[in-house]
Amino acid sequence: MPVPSELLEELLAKPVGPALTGREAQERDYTRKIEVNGSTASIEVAIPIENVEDDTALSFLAAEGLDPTDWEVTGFRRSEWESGDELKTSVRFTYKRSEKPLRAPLPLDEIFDGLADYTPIYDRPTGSYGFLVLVGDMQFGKIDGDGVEGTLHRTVECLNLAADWLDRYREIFDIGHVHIAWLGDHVEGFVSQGGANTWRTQLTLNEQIRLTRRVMLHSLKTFAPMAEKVSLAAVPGNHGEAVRFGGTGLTRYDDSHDTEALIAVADAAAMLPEAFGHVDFFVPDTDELIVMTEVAGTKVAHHHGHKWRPGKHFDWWSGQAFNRDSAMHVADLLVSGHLHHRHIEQDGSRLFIGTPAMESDSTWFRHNTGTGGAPGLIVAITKDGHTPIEHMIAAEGVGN
Ligand SMILES: [Mn+2]
Repeated sequence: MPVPSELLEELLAKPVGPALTGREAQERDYTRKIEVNGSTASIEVAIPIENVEDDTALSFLAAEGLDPTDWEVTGFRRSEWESGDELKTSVRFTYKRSEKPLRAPLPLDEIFDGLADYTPIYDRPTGSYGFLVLVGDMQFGKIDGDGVEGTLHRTVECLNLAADWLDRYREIFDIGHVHIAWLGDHVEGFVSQGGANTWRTQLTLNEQIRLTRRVMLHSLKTFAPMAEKVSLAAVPGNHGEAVRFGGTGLTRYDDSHDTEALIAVADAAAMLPEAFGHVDFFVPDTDELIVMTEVAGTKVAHHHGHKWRPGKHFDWWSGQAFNRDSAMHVADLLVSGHLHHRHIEQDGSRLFIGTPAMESDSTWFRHNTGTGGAPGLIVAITKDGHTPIEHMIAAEGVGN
């Protein structure tokens, strides 16, 4: 990215309003004066010079609700004046916004290094209960919220935390089947909204798919040793659609990067039957969107969730179940993603679990509704059609 010339900077300048601060930052020290003007800022503060240390300049930015990593310190000035008999001092720091273009290439090698193995030691326990790990909407590639790196670290950490929860639940339930559901929109892709998301998508399509595949691989390596029976399912999300013609036309409903990533993992696992021979992989049949599989006697239907209006999951389900060719009439549990928030609802013996997204925030949704993200995944305990326990796992120390 070339350094902008002065002319360019001048012609790109815009009248930015005062810095927006959250409630906490408004409780400011009124002996401070801050000015933010586009790509420059200054803070003047009445403190003794001996209190100025290396990180003082940036710590004042943080106190004002700005992200210090977005700024560089460019200047420092000290003033002294007499007030009565007292000599007072104040310091003034100036800053400029770091040149960190949104679309700069990401350090992918470092990101992949972060996918360290996490293998709890277990002799593939047996048991009658199933443990579900429900993951939706990473939308790798999107710049929203804490971006690709935040979403990636959150996803890996949540999977690791899910393995820890399995460890805890095993003290109460004999768990013999671990099932990981990949509920779609794992890549941001370039087909959504007719490609209108392209500028805000930071990774190439293959990079998005590679991250998805490797995160799925991480889940396989993590959970494969943890039960005598392990399964992974993936369903196509709208963002994962491989091709759209004229903005809407599909090839087939099963033509999806979300599911192809899991097929690649299945192919790799087949090469190591001693490690992964007990693991099953499921994607929808040709031109289908649903995976139906049984976990510890519970019939679990997977669907990304883009074929019903928000809140209308039971209407959609009952419509599908009316078709005698559909397996939906035997399903006990429907799991889906797409709506980016946790939504759990029971209707008679049927249970619906909508998972949160793994991305931290949908900027579009926040601007439209005011609601920010509450990312995470859901784990559940199931047996014989009943799912008595389900809860969300959010990453600790990674964004939200
Ligand atoms: Mn979706």
